[in-house]
Amino acid sequence: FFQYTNYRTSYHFQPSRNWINDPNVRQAPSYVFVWTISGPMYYKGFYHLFYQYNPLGAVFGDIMIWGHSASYDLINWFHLNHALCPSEPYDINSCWSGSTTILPGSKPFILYTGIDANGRQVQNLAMPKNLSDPLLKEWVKFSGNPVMTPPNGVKKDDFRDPTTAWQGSDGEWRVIVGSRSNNQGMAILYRSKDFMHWTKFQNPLYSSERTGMWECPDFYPVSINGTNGVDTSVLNPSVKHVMKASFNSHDYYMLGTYNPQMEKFFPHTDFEGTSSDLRYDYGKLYASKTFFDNVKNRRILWGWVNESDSRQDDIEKGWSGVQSFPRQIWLDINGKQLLQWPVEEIETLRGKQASIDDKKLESGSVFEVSGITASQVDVEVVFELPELEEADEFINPGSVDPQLLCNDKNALISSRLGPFGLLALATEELTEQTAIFFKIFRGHNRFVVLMCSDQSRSSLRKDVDKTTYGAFVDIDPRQEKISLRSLIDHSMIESFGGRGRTCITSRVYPQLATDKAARLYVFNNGTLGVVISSLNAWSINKALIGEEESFKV
Ligand code: DQQ
Repeated sequence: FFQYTNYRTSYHFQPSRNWINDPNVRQAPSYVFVWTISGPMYYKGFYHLFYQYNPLGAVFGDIMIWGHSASYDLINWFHLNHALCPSEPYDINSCWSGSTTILPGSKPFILYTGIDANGRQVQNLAMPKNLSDPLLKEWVKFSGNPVMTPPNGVKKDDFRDPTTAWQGSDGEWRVIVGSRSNNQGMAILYRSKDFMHWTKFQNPLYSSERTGMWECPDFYPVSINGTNGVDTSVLNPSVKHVMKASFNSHDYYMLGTYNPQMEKFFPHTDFEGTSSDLRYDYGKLYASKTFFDNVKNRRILWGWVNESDSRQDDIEKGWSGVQSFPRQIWLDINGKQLLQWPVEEIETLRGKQASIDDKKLESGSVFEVSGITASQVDVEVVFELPELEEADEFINPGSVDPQLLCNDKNALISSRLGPFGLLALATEELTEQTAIFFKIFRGHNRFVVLMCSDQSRSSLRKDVDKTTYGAFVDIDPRQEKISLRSLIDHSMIESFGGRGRTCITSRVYPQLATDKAARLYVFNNGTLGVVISSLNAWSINKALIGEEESFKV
C-alpha cells in the first residue's frame, strides 16, 4: 500500500502538516492548502514568502488568507503568523493574491485582492505594523481601502492580482492588475503619486484577444547582457521587459519593450494562443511571481505546483500544493527567451555524490546511478552525440505541438537519436518510472531538440493524472552538448533542459518507488549510441521547514 506521507517533499516549500498525529483528522480544522505565491521579497536579512493558504482544509477554500514564512537562505523556512486574513467589508470573503513592493526608505507595502462583501474583487493596501521587526509579523490594512475597484466594462470577478509596483522617472508609481474585458485578457494600469491613491490609466498596458482572463500578471525588466537581475523600476537601454500572465493553467510570457511615455508594452511577439507561446514551464507551474534579490543581484522566480492526484487524495493527505524550488531567472544572451536555474543555495543541502564521466550508452542501455538517495536528489547529466548527423529527419517542424509528440505512444520507443535521458523515481524492475528524455531530429538547416517528461508509467496507481509534457529546446547540438538537470523530491520532479532553456515540472505519486526503494537510471532507447560526457548527482538533505519555535531566530 502506498503511504501518503511518501509524497511530502523534503526541500521544496510546504507549510506544516499539523494534523499528522491527530486521529480526528476529518474533524480537526488543521489541514493546509497552498495556492499561489503572493509576494516574495527580501527585507532586512530575511526572505519572505507569502502564499494563498486555506487554514481550514486541503482544498481551495471559501475563505483564503495570506500565509507567511521567512528564511535566511531560501532553503530553510519558518512559518509565521498569517499576514492577512479577511476582516473588513473590502476583504471579508477572502484575501487573494497580490504583491509586495519595497518603497524607498525600506518600507514594504502589500497590494492584494480582497473579495468584498458583495463578492467584488477590489485591490487593497497593507503595511507592516512595526518596520523595525525584520520578520514583519504584523500587517495593518490601510484605512482608505479599497484603493481600486473594478472599472467600467470589467466584471466584478475579473479584476485581481496586482503586481509589484515600479516607479517612473517622474516619481509616480505604476502597477498592473490582471483582468478581462470584451473578450480580451489584459493588464490594467494604475498610477499613483503616494502609493495610496491610484488612478486608472485610459489604456491597458497590454491586452490580447488570444488569452483568457489574466491572473497573477508579472512585469519586470531583465538585463540584455548577463545573468544579474535588476530592480523592478529600472528602465534603460540595457534592459528588456518581461510580461507574464497566468491563464489556461499555464504561465506564459512575452519579451518586449516598455514605453513609459505611451504607457505601453510592445512585445517582440504577441501571444498566439498556440504551443509556440513561451512558457516558464511546460509542465506544472502556475501563478508564479518574481522578485529582485538585491543581496545577490538576481531575480528569483517562485511558482505554485499543484497536485496531480484527486481531491479526495488531498483530503486524505491533509495537504495540497508545493512551491517550485526558487529559480534564478534571466534573459538568454540571444535575447529570445528566458533561462531559469535553481538558486545556488541548493548546494548547501548536497550530501553524497555520484559521478560518471565519459561513458558510452549503447542502444537499449539502462544504467543505474547508485550511491545516492534517488528519492531526494539533484542530478545533472550532459550528453554528447557522436553520431548527430545520423539523426532522423524531422517532418513538419512549423506546426507541431511538442507535447503531442511526447504524448505519442511511440515516444519512448526508439528513433535514431533518442529517447535518451533519466528514469527518475523508478523501481528496480522499472515497473514504475518517470522518463525525462530528449529526442533529436534533423530539420532543414538546423536540428530539432525535443524534451519530454513522461509520467505515464510514474505510478502503478490508476487514479492520478499522468499527462505527459513536452517542449522543444532551442539549442544547436552541433555547438553545445545536451544537458538535463532534475530536482527530484518524492512527488516532485523539476527538470531543466539545455542549461535552463526548457523547464518541465511534474508531480508523480509512485506506489513502490518511494524513499529508499526509489532508483535513478540513465537510459538510451535510440538506435544510435550516445555518450554521458559527465553526470553528477547529489543526495539532497532535508531542509528545515517548520514552525518558528523550531528555529533559533
Ligand atoms: N488564485 C488566487 C487568485 C488568482 C488565482 C486565489 C490564481 O487571486 O487569480 O487564490 O491561481
